[in-house]
Amino acid sequence: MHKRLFLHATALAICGLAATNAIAQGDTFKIGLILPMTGQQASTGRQIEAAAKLYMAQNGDTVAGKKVELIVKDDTSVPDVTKRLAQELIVNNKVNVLAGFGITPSALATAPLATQSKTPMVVMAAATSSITEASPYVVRTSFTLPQASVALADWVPKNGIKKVVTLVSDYGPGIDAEKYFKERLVFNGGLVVEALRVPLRSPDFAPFLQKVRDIKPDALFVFVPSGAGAAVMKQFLERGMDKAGIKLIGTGDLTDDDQLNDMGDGALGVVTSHHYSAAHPSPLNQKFVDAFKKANPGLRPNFMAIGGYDGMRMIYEALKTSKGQGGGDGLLAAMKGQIFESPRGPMFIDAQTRDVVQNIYLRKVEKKDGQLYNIEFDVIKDVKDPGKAK
Ligand code: VNL
Repeated sequence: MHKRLFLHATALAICGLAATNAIAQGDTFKIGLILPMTGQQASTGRQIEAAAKLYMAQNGDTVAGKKVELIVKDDTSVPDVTKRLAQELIVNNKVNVLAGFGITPSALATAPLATQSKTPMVVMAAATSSITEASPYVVRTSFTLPQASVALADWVPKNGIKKVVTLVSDYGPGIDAEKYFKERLVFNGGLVVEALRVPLRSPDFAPFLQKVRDIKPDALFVFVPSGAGAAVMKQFLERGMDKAGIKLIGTGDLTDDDQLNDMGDGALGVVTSHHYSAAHPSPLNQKFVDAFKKANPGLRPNFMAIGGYDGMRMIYEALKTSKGQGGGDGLLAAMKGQIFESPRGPMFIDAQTRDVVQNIYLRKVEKKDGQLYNIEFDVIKDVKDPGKAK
């Protein structure tokens, strides 16, 4: 009698376990989010993780009957590590989608794995034009440097600036920024008198800025990745370059919302072009910024956060329409062509290029309620990545 009862209980337990496994396998949807959570690009990881978690808190973790699981991995922004983590997430965790990618080399190192495994790869940060061409499974929700740079090169000559020196980080996005800014500026009758490149890792801006001070152009155009802007601003001001009549301009990575408010009043008046400002005056953005700050006290969302937030939205919507059918290809197809209002403004995923089409705003650093913000004063609507035109 006792023995039978025991056997019965064991059989039930085994059945129960098998059933749980079946549910876990079929009804879980896994997102492998690879980000730099430590090291030089840690602010990018912190911003994107916070935004992804906010999106899930606001929209629930059950989509199309599946339980969404977010697996966050720290790649320390070392491309070999990104690649190894992606491999593990694909093979061991059997993720349905890869996401994140703080810097271009990390995205490029991972792209072949996305192709081999037919896993959609949502690039939420990295912004070199060519990344979307590295795999047909890449879809981007951040921006591209050509997109941002061309808009500024149209503004510059109309605003009394003729001679410009460019200063960029010496890798993919910096080289894109330098090239597309210069091409358009020259087309508009302007002049780049010197093009300087600084190393990505532990850059020392001092000798480069000294050189710029000696050349004394009308403006210095800067691209540095998110997190490095404050150091450039500090040294620019310490050298009195603003007082010497050199205007500081750049893509919005320079006046990153993550750091801007701590840069001090010396940053006032700096003009940049970008796709997102925490001060974007739409009700949807106001709601996003308020919710983000409430969930992350002391942190203001920057353009990385918006790439993460919209990336999660794109994944959720793709899962809803594909109902989880058709594997990675089904999911990818449902990402292409998505169009929606983001806190940044309207955005569209071009089905041909898998890249983001969006408004680019011209902004000036101003004080609002005692804090420094990038205040938008002009907009170029629905900008496609100029890097794809050729
Ligand atoms: C990249 C582009 C990285 C823009 C950034 O910050 C950025 C990249 C980390 O493509 O590596 O602001």
